[in-house]
Amino acid sequence: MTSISLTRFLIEEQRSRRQITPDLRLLIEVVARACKHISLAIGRGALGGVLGDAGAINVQGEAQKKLDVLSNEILLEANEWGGHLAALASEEMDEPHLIPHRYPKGNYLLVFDPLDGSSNIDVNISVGTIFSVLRCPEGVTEPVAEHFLQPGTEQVAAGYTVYGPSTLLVLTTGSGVHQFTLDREIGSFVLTRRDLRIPEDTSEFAINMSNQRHWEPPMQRYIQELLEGKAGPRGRDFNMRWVASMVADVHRIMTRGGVFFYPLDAKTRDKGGKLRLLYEANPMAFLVEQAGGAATDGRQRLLERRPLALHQRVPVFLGSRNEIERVTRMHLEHDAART
Ligand code: P6P
Repeated sequence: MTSISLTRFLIEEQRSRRQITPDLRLLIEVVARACKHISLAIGRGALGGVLGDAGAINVQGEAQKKLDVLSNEILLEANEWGGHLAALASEEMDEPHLIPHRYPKGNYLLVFDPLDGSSNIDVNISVGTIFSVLRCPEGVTEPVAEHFLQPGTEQVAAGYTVYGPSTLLVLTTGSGVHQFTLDREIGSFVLTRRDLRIPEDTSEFAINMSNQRHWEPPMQRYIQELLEGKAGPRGRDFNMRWVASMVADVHRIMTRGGVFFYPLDAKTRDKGGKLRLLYEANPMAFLVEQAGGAATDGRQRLLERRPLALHQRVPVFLGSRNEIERVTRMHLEHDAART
């Protein structure tokens, strides 16, 4: 069977749907090439001298790993000169990074988490890169943070790479979700699955159970019903997984279904949640919806949340549609009973 490279896939999409402009195609290919470099750096592990802490704290107040800093630099350098971007924003940078004046500017904004789950790096567990593409508002030549504050429905593309046993790129430009596997011998991403679909029902959930005592009552009740299994109101047993790398947990759901939760809890309430809206929740919500799943913050569709700040955090509920609708309904009924 003829293998279809990412480049050929994007050219054929551009020809057939016209939703992909030449600049967007270039942007996706540049990000994919940068992720190949990140994959190589990660794959060298201790041999590359890139494990461990970088010795700095990022805007999130988290200790930066050397690979967090390296991955961020790789994505910045890869995207500066192509003329497809107006600015970039990243989990690792307080403010957006403008395209230097010596390079031409484009019409897109790229926002990314260069290395999600990096606390797993030193224990050799899968990590990933998450990215989201927005349009730069008309007439804006020097974008600032507020120009990135667009609801997730405005995304023109989103994707993640998961650096696992194989390196995969999972991508949507608004017409389904497609998976590419890095062929290390030729150095290209090759199409390995078209139109990923998330089953509407599931018996597998992902959540950090150690936070249970901090959850809101509807979350406590929903998870308790899953744990009661056959003997409980759900009438069937459930299984649990928690990798603590969002990309790895979400990729499992994209592949075989399931639900992922990082709910509001007493520990993260004052920050609004744990996961970041612009470069974790929104790109994953776009991908999940494009694959037939659902994504909310427990009360409303995540893609409709209007961002208030570049590094804003939100609760995340995503995956198999019927379960997400059920747990969201339980939160809304809880709120209604309190008013
Ligand atoms: P916890 C990784 O730090 C991350 O941002 C996500 O990738 C992951 O799902 C979550 O945090 C893990 O959080 O509280 O289980 O360590």
